[in-house]
Amino acid sequence: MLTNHLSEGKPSLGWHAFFEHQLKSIAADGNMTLARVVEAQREAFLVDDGRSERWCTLSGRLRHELLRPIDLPAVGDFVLVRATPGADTGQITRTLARRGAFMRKAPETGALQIVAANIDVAFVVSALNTDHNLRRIERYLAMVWESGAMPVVLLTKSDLCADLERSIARVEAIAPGVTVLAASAVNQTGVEDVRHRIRPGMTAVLLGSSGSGKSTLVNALLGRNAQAVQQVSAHMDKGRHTTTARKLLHVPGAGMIIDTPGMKELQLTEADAGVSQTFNDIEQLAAACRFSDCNHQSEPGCAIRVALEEGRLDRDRYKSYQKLQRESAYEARREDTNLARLEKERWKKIHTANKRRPPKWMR
Ligand SMILES: Nc1nc2c(ncn2[C@@H]2O[C@H](COP(=O)(O)OP(=O)(O)OP(=O)(O)O)[C@@H](O)[C@H]2O)c(=O)[nH]1
Ligand SMILES: [Mg+2]
Ligand SMILES: [Zn+2]
Repeated sequence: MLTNHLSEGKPSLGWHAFFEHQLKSIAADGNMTLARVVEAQREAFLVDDGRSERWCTLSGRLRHELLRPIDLPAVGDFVLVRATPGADTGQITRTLARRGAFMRKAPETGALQIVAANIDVAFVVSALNTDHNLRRIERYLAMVWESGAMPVVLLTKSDLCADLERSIARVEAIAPGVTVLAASAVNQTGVEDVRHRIRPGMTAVLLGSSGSGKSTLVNALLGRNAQAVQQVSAHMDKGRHTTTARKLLHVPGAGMIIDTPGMKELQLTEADAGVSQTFNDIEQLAAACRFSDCNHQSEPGCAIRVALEEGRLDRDRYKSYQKLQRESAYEARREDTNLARLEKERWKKIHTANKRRPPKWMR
């Protein structure tokens, strides 16, 4: 029997028709409960089934079937859980297919990891004092578009900004069609604008550099100190992240939010489509080039070159577009080789297992 309290759960946990459809093809063996992953550690996962939370491990079978790190349950995933009788623990037996996800490359291994799954809105957080880097915002936006979530740029520490209007305008210029908000935890301004963007049942994520004020904002939204924030003295210590775990939290009067550790170096993954959307203006210009395969170098009738010369297209923005395009082409090739390698390893494993000699007593 398959139990589902997620849709009746209050506050709602973001259950969606997309997941309901998947249930048709799932034969529940034994008693299973649907739940959402609230926190993911290396081996243990905190899940919420709409009534209670419990820590789970992976079932032996699921562990066996896992091929890649991205198949591991991640915060925001919907999973099937087999509760341990008489205890408040359980085992995850299956992860439902995701509506979308944020991925990054693990700094240590280079393997793809899921940062957060099934996200509706992603706040690209950038502090208005030191951290204000337009190129980085572009990179984050490309990543958000690719994840299937709706991006919002959130400029924090507005109390430290002398010319707020100008800063907002600069960001708006590089983020066509994206809402740009400003907030200050010191003045308590802009927090309600953020809350308003996270409708009940929706799941939001905060992305941005370490120290940009993500956890401070989460605390302002929650009205309590749920997340540890950096000490002011730690400000200069760029290498350390205050937030280490990713956790799904309920925002009063709104949906859910996931605070993440700042990503020091944004590692793009499959950002192809995302790059196009972020640089929609450039792609539109390119569509007006005389040749459809124009390299925008010396070809006659190149609309990009004309726009650059006439100052209608910012040179830095065009450079960053080219750079992202090169990177995402490189990523696409890399991922192909990675998959091929994993598949090879898997077969090698199966092969070795078959070759293993039977135990002595059988021979
Ligand atoms: N002046 C000012 N300082 C702020 C504001 N919001 C956050 N800060 C300060 O910025 C520092 C970093 O804030 P955090 O919320 O810990 O940053 P974070 O993005 O969560 O950092 P990581 O968890 O390391 O990724 C802290 O010292 C905060 O007090 C703000 O609106 N104005
Ligand atoms: Mg933090
Ligand atoms: Zn051209």
